[in-house]
Amino acid sequence: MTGPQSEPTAKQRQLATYQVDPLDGRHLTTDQGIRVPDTDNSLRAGARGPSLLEDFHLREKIMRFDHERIPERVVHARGSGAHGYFQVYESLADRTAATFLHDPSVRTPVFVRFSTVQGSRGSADTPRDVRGFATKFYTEQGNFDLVGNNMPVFFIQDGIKFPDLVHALKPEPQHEMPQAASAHDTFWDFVSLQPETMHHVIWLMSDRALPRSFRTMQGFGVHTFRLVDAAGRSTFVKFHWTPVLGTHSLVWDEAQKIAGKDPDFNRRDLWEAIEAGHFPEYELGMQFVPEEREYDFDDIDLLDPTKIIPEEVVPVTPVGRMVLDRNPENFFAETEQVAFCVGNVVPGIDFTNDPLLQARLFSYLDTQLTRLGGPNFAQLPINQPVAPVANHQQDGFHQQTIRRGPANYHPHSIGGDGPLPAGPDARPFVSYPEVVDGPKERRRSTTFADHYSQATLFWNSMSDWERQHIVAAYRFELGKVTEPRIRTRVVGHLNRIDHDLATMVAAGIGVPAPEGGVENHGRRSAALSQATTGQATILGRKIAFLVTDGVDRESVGVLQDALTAGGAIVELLAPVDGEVSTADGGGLPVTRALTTVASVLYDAVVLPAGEEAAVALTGDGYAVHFVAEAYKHGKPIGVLGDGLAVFSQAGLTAPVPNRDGVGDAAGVVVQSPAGPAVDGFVSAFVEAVARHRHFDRPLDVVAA
Ligand code: HDE
Repeated sequence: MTGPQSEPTAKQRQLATYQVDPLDGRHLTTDQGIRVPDTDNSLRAGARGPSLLEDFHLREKIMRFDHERIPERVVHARGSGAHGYFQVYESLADRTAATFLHDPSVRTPVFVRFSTVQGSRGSADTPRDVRGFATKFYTEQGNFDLVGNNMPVFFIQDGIKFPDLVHALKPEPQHEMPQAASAHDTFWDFVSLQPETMHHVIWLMSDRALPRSFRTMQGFGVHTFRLVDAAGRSTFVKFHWTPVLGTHSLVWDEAQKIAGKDPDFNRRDLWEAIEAGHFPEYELGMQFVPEEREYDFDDIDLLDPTKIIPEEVVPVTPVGRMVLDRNPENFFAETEQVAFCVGNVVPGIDFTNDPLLQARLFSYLDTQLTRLGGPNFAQLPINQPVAPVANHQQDGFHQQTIRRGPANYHPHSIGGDGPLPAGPDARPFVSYPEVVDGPKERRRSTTFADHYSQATLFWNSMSDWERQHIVAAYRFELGKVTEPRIRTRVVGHLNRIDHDLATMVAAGIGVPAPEGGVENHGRRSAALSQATTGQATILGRKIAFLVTDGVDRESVGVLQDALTAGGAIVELLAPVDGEVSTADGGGLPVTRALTTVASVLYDAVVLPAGEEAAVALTGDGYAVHFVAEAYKHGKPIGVLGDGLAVFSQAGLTAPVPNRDGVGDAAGVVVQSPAGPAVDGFVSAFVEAVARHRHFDRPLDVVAA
């Protein structure tokens, strides 16, 4: 596991032993190893005669094909995976006995699977939804699975409600609609009757539910876990993943359009970034709460998964980083067959009595029996630990190993004496000896009773534009709800979060404005707003240059070089594919035809100089729409020289240039002189791209 990145990790070596390369020049065979001379024609009685049942190659080939599908995951069916490694910054031995958190030189292999929750395996990447962020750490002490989401809280407080929640969220049973959407009656009916959902629901209505990419998405363990050190001392912990590229989102209009233009938008981004060597990176942070401080938080029960501990109350300590540097070799074998189990913990990490977490400990093991067809799923290469496995488990469907000898029980005295229970020196997993005592009862703790104050905290922490997006999201979702009483019930709950929020939502969905409302506590947490979670980087941003014949080569080249040097991906889009001729008589290769893409697939747009090109693009509906739509979605737009004509054709007003000829307002950066981009333009545009979106511009001017 240790060693420089270029050396294969134990996990890589392990996976490599299972790889079959079908293209290595070997003869085609049946599964029984019999060489096959023809796989294009079935065996027939005469060229035009009936097929013969004895054709074992035909029968086997079709039998195998008929059974290629396995059940998709009950939830989180659509996912994308990547390999990588995790490295701790400094030893956490004073907090945990988990050795992968001790040695900063150790690179622990990981496999991460990102997912949406509601949709089927073939659904689009960009619905309004929670995203899964599940990490399998292949540590030398066994596998640790951190099966988290991109939002730090969950809808329900007790796992027994999960089937109800998911039934309500999933497509409705009578007609299996809608796919990959929470905007329907049953979901809102359920949440309106289950107020503990209100905190998570407001996160779902925020831009967090529309991540720009898996590379720009936070992750959270959600529950409170325990760390336990070698001396048995316990610390409560909450896990946070923070993307190095900052946390960025799409806007709803864009997300819906992307679902049609490129349903694989997030998956493609992850794959292409890794192929290009732009390895996604996340920092692992932990919030530590010493055992004795468990009851120090007046309004937060650490066992309640609908609550966060605000970072202002307990800061997040950065402890290590994860880099995803390798795409899977085979989607099915790795991303589809990976089995995350919340119960997979290593010595030094333990559970708490969070009733949601406790139910998950059963579910993830159980679901694999159906999904992966039996109890031996841990033998699948992607699930195998790198730590040695030795026990008396045996048989079952798909057993891969051949156990030797008669002793399949413990204790035994035949053929050696192993495997033996591990003594203290072998540092086995020992459950934290928490003292528990209480009557058996079905009762929720009164400390779980507050369902609104943290939803209010979230709302209070949002910037103006985030609030606008949240109100629009509630209006959209509830606007799809056909039962007026469900809409009214939800507005009633919103009125307990914030009166203004409820009033604004009500005004958009034909529900009477609510009266009264609780007094807003006024607390905020800056860490919750995406207005503060950006990073000043253009790394990985996809920038479209709209070009055509007559474009000014230097106007493209200087800016393209500067952006590429900063790690952005520049694509030249033209009305048709091939090459465009530049004003100086040369040529530039086109990356893609405008008609095959759309502004929603890019982070920013540049309109380069070149009179002839500008005239042509002004008359091109695709180009003009591209600019207008990018503007509407708050994207940075760079305009050089004559490119201004295209910008104006979209009905937009450019900022007034300064003495150097550069104007810059709300993410629109213009340079009036033609020719190459000047330093002032480049730096202003780079800054605009780094900010990602600019919602401080008037957005009612375009109808894209
Ligand atoms: Fe899951 N969840 N879940 N969940 N979950 C599954 O496990 C379940 C919950 C999460 O990429 C299933 O292997 C119950 C919280 C992720 O393979 C299933 C409860 C959080 C993934 C299951 C919860 C999650 C799953 C479906 C309430 C965030 C995808 C297939 C007690 C902390 C993992 C499977 C992957 C997947 C059950 C609640 C995250 C059915 C019963 C809370 C990221 O076992």
